[in-house]
Amino acid sequence: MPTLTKSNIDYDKRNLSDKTLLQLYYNMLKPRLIEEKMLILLRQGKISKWFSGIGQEAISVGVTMALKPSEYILPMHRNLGVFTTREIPLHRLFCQWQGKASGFTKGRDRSFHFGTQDYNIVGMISHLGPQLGVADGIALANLLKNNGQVAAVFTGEGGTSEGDFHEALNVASVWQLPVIFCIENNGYGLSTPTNEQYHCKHLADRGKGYGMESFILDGNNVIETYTKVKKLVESIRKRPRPILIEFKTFRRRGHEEASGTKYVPKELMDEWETKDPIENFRSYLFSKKILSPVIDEQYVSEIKAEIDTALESAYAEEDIIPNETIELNDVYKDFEYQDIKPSSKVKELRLVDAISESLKQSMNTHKDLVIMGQDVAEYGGVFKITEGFVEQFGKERVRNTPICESAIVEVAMGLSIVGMKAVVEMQFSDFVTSGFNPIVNYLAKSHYRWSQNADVVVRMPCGAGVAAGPFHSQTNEAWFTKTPGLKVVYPAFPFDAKGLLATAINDPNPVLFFEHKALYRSIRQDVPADYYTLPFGKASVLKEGNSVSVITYGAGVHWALETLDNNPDISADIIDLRTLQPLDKETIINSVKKTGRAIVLQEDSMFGGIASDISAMLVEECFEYLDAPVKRVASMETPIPFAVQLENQYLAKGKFESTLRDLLSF
Ligand SMILES: Cc1ncc(C[n+]2csc(CCOP(=O)(O)OP(=O)(O)O)c2C)c(N)n1
Repeated sequence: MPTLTKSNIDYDKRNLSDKTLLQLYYNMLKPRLIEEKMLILLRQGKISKWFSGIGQEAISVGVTMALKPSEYILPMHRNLGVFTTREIPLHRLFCQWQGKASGFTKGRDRSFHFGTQDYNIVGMISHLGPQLGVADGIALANLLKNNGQVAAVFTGEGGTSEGDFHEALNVASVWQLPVIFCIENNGYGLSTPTNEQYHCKHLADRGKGYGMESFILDGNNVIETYTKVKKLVESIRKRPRPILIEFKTFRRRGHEEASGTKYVPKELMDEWETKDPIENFRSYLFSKKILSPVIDEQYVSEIKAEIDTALESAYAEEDIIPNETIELNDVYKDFEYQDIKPSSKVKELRLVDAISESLKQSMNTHKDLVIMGQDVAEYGGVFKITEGFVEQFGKERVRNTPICESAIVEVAMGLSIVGMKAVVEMQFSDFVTSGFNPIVNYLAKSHYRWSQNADVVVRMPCGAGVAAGPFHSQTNEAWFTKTPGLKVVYPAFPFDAKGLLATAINDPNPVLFFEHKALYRSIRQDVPADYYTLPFGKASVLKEGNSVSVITYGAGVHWALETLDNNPDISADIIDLRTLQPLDKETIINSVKKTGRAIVLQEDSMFGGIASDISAMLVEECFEYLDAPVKRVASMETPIPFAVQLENQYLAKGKFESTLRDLLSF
């Protein structure tokens, strides 16, 4: 690196000690030297991809040094300095990038896509924005624990255009969460310049719109970055609130190395080169006689030796030997189901009451459980399931949310990272689309990626039969049953709902809990009064017969029961699946082996639904036992219509009896 004769950045060291100044310098030098080495390895074809943070080191280092090691930090792809400042052993970092076992993801994710509880770092997912809401969740946990800790989260200016950014800032402000949002405005998001990314003067100006203090800092000036952030963090620790900081900086290399920088005007590149955060700081430290060329040389050779040793050991580590069992075992966190038996004391409850009671009992069982959702507090939720909860558990644990499904799912993830539990109520399961990304990409994949479970239950009031039209009637379990990492529960009775919800909350994995709205107030049952659990992956056989197996769940269970009550000549097994993921394959297969005929009934439209998978499984597993083709009955391949006549035509219910008769006469 060239040594500048004079610094182009005005530094004001205030009362910082020489030791701190040298630490700031050393901590910037390390990621720079690692990067320079990586660029060589890239050219030699020894690594596949590299996202460079050259020129942006002052931000990573300044922010990380301003925090306590115990405080969570959520970096992006250009924040190598966060990882090195937290003193992650280079061997582990290099193994991570090479997909080796000593990395942080056992070869399952690349580059900076990992977190580590050992260093209180929560890495990004590719989608950029979701971690902003996760930082809110971590900050909420800190607030609820009253531990005086702050969380810091990074985004590029490109990421600020995502809905996640806006949702996260709004929630942080409404809840006054102790979190620092750090925007690294480096001029380009891939090839997109800032004037095609946003239309305000400064991104910091957005703070005002969210009712949040905001600041603009020179992201290349490490003293300014460190001292200002430190001051803000100290203030937030005493008076929790969110703060937005826009760091002005520049991306000096391509988005990733292969994509180049052709679209960046040369003058801009030259201008920012003169503002290099390390060269300028070195020159300043030389001029103040805080650093000497000899010590500087020592630093460089010490770091280079560390890099070389770690690289050697990373290359020497053997490649991962794939093992299917190991991979499959890590999709979910181990959960030892505790069977808590129901008491004999029962009372008649509707489905809606059973869910409410279960939730209430779990709130008593788990003091770290937080419920979040729109209108769930004083109003009690649109279905009144959390009515009276605020009075009993307080507003801290029963939280009304703004309308921002993504952020709330992300907050739930953040709570889980700090060891808490969350139940998120989707007002209607249809609205889960607005929180879909964090569920299928963040919650579902975290344990497999870096052993971080998502202890989250998403409650999903779903289903048709209530003449509510295309956006309040869907039963969208199939969107989730195909995503490894999620569990999907779909009870049809109050007794099952109560026990399964308790288990869902005990289970440390993400669970989608479907509650059929048409059953809420129409289905009653004697339900044990006390807390109890029911196991996942165990279907219930509601009726036993010999000529056909009816396999169904949710409202389909009641349609099947009604149909068979009206047709007493048909001798059928009725299997209520209760949970779809895990699926009780054994009960299904044993029944079909006995009856030789199978009909799978689902409320959702046909294509890509669970009925198709069960049907395929039966063909594979029971072919020689079958006396007829496996039949699927499902709703029409249209959106769900509003008018009751159209809805009735749409629903599978109307086709079930005739299809069953056809199957029996095959
Ligand atoms: C949801 C989503 N859309 C698009 C991309 C592809 N992508 C990855 S990084 C990037 C640019 C990000 O720009 P910015 O947030 O400014 O960060 P920078 O790379 O400049 O540090 C894009 C478009 C993505 N990863 N995720």
